[in-house]
Amino acid sequence: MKLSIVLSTQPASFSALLYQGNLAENLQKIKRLGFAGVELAVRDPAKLDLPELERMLNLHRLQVPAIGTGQAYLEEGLSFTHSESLIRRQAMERIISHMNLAEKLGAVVIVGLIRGQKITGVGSKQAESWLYEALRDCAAANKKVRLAIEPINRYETDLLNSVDQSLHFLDHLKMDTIGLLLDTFHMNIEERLISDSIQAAGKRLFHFHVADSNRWYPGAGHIDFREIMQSLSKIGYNGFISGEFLPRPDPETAAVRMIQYFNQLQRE
Ligand code: LER
Ligand code: MN
Repeated sequence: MKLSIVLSTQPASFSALLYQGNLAENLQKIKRLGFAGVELAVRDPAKLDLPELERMLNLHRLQVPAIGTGQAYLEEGLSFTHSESLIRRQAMERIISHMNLAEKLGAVVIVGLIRGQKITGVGSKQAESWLYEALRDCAAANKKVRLAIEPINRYETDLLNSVDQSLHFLDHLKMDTIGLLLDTFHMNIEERLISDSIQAAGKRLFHFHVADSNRWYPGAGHIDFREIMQSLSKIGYNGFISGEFLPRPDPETAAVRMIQYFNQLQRE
């Protein structure tokens, strides 16, 4: 089992992350704690010093399983379903630049909040078809990089909340390079049985986020991670288990507890 943790490459308003800003210091801390990978939340790849980032990743021998893109929505309002075509086009261009970065780092690109919402004055059919077109165009623009759609709970978006809805959407898209990112925090709100949903995703599962029911580190709430790990192993998932949770009681303690908890589960 390979563990990673989310690190924002720039200061961020999104709360469920332990590390942000000071890249050099945070990468060193993440490596020292024992993570094999670091998931990078990148608002705009154009603002990154890529050679320096690659140098630091090599230095610490850290893999990058995924690139998060939600800050382009949260901080800049870019989305695939915005009522203005200019913003939709900018969202697509941004995701394509995330894909070009991901290609260099061997990562998947996450499509989370950047998909947008239905409630922007457009009908749900229109929002779904804009999302459909944007994903097909992004996938066609870079066939080497995989996109992972994340079902997100109803309190954050009204577009693709459950695994079932998202699988249905994938069936419609019919693109091998587009799959799912499942997040235990969202699944705990939306799924009937988390294990059944993991089974249903099967080979279409590209990446996995962990947080407990309260969005604290795994082990701090009431989600059954033992069962979840068994389900992941049943479907042959061999990607990263990536921690995306609140920095409580503090980032260091939360990160250490995640590592200890999964090591303990593995020993059992
Ligand atoms: C991002 O991975 C996520 O899980 C969402 O809650 C972003 O708000
Ligand atoms: Mn997530």
